[in-house]
Amino acid sequence: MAEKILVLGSSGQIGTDLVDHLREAYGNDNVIASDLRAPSAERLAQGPFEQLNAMDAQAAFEVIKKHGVTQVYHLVAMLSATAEKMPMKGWDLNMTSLFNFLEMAREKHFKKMYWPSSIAAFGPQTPKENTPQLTVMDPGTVYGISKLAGELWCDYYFKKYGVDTRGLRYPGLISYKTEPGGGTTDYAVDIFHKAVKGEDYSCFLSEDRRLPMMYMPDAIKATVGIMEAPADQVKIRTSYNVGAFSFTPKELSAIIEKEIPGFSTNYDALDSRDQIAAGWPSSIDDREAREHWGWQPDFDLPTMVKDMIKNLSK
Ligand code: AKB
Repeated sequence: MAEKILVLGSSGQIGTDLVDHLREAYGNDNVIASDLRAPSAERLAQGPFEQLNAMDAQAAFEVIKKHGVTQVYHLVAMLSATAEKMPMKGWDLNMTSLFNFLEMAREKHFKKMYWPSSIAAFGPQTPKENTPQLTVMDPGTVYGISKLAGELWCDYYFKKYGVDTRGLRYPGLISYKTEPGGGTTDYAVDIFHKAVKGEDYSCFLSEDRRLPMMYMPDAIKATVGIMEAPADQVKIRTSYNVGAFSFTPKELSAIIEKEIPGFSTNYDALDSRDQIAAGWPSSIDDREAREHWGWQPDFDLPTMVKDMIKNLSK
């Protein structure tokens, strides 16, 4: 039987690239894009789309049944900076939407579910350098608490009910197709938009705030990689560490300046996001993902910067 794949949050930063990738691999008609927001005309013409509030269990159930969905990529979330402004709403969205789909998977309405975690699930007491898979986790944000709780619930549904849950702890993600919204790592995308317009950038993180990051093609590779891995290779059902490279705003700015001479960054716009970032790892040890199901990134920092500038300049 052909797989029928539902992507929740299909208009978001990850969803946009993921739907394109999955449609190429599985065929347009086998990938159902879904978002709270109305789709672009281009997206609508490309394949099936369902406008859906992932908090609405009944509406979600109807979409699963209507399309005979076999796999779900659940990418609906309120990110770190926005959830700090509306903690209860952030918690509610992140957890209720997760439970709606975990419950449908428990009742065997579909087979396999992807749910992303994040480096935000770590906290100030976590070892910062080469943060291991299994370590202290004391998240200090609502988003991070929801990610850690969600990881544990995914593991619980796997162990208790046999639901095939799979997940990754994303670092900051950098992409040119869609801008992120409401995250702490968003600066690493904003900076490119300013640079290609010939403008300087005012950064909201301090110049030495080092964070793990990944280019979107690698994030898609990891996401689809874990979903397509044979079940016995997925030995961790909370969520896997995945890394690519790390940098500070100052280092990123210097590399961009090599490509776009005259570009510069100031640090006049520091805000509370700098404190959020201070509680996160600066680099990630992802050996389990590499050993268990063969994860390996393709892009390093210089190749990512060149590719971002090339695509945004088009
Ligand atoms: C955020 O900054 O909130 C996200 C994340 C690291 O999960 N990009």
